[in-house]
Amino acid sequence: MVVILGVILLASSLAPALAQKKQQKSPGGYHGELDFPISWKRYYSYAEWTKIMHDIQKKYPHLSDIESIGKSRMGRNQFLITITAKSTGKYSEKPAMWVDGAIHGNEVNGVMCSLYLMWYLLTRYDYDDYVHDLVDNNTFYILPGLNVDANDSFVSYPNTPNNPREPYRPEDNDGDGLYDEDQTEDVDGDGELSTMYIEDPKGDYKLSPDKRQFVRVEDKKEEGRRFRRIGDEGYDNDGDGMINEDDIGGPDPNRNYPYGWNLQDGNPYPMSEPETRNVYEFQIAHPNIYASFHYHNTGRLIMFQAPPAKVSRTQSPVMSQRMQELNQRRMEEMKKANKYAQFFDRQVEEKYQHDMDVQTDIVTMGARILKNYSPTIAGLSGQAHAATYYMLGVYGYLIELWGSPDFEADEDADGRVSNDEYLKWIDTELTGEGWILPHKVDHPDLGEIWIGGSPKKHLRRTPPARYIEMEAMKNAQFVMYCASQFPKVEIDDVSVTPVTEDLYWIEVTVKNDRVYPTASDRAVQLKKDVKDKISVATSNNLSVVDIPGESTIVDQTDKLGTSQPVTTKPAEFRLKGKETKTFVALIKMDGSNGWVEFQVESFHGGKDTKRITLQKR
Ligand SMILES: [Ca+2]
Ligand SMILES: [Ca+2]
Ligand SMILES: [Ca+2]
Ligand SMILES: [Ca+2]
Ligand SMILES: [Zn+2]
Repeated sequence: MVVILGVILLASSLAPALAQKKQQKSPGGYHGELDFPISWKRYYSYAEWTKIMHDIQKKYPHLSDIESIGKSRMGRNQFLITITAKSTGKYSEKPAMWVDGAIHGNEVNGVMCSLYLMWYLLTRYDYDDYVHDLVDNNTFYILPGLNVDANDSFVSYPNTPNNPREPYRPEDNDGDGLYDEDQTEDVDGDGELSTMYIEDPKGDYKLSPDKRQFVRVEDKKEEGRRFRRIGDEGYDNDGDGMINEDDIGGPDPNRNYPYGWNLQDGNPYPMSEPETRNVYEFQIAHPNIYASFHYHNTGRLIMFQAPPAKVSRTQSPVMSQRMQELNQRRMEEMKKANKYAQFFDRQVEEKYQHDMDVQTDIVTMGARILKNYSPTIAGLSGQAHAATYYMLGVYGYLIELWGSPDFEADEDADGRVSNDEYLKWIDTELTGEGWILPHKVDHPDLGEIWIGGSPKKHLRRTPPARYIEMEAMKNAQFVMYCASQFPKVEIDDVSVTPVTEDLYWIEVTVKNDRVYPTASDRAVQLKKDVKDKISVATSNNLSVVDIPGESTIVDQTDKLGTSQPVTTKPAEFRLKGKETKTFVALIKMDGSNGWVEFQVESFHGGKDTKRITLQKR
């Protein structure tokens, strides 16, 4: 009896465990993140984050692969993780999202956001229906750190928030024949790179009343100690009398792409840097890439690539004033229904209007998801997103991460964070740890100097560690939202209208419920789009009748009933976002019944088939 009871108990306690599904419908449920814990409370060096990538890939080999797309100037591999469910098809056969982080070496929160997206997609796949669908149906190409050499130095060594930024092409900034011979150093050894000042009766600076900052002297008659600003911490390494005059770093990598390139910013020539060239060559070789995200800082901006502005005749000042007022009123009206509503007054040609509308829809949702980020139209000038949109027809986005902590520092709610509010935020939320107080230091070249009066490295451009996850999570959500709106072609209604005893009109509706079209307007203009196709097949006793002409009216009373014919040759088309199209086939039947099957195929929008049976009345 006891034994039997034991068996029953064992069975009943095992059964739910075996039957348990990982999918969780509840936001309070477990969603898998701790299957592979990563701490989002710190930044990682290149060795650390590439190890995280490789380790997570080993745990999820059915969902991911890692490759190096090439090497940086210093010989580091640029590791890319590709994510999709291998069980549902190949990487190259699904519409893809490209994500890269930190093309500017110092913008390492872009590395963290990219890693976070990777982690979220992989760990939640088994637990979260939304993520499961995204990973089944799409490919994500994620390159966490684009400018790997500078990314690593920025994290591993004391630096200002702004440096190192460019790829490590040697440049002789002071023209002395030596390359990168005088770089910054952490003079006081506190692990931060602050600003040096020296006491000088003729100096323009004084200490603020609270002795936390060096501030400019406004009233020249005011008495007191004066300081001269030297610059970033460092020594005169080559004894030429100047300090930090030849730091590391070459051209701006985000001015190095071919579209809108100019010599001054993007020298010496487009794609001169291995780090950017490797990326662009990968993108060209992967035409399934549908949209691209590029993480930068700072300023909480969703910069999107808009189509070219229409060249219009210049308006009179009165007219343009009126237009501005009209737009302002439209905007206010829209904001009443949705405070995240966006309106851009860029006028584009008809052939680009859909791209403009699509981008406006997408960034409106971006403003909703990212909360305190502002959508704005991005520039060209050799930037990565300009190349993806204008040269590849791929929808491009540049995200300026982080920025002023106005979400909690702006006490007087005037929309900006003043100096006082900023320091108060450092004292309150960061309990003081974000600031370097001015202090005396002995300098080998300068004698007694002062260092300090500045924020620490991770504050203004990259969030303090405690805010990394907050930023990364909402940014991952926006990327996933965009992927969820990649086109999807589906066969909707099929209706049969008998004409004679053995002839039937079959009308079929094809739809794309998503925001994005099956090909961008730009891809169409570049002739890079692959047309969507619909074909019809039948059982042996049925045949498709060829209909001449471009379109055929099935029902004379229905003005909208003008449909494109599908004949023995497939019909070609393109579906815009949220668009439905109808097609018609004329079918001849021998015998009493048979079947007709429609198949739609779209390069970015997938496939769908529908079969119906025809029965003679
Ligand atoms: Ca030099
Ligand atoms: Ca240099
Ligand atoms: Ca220092
Ligand atoms: Ca020097
Ligand atoms: Zn940047």
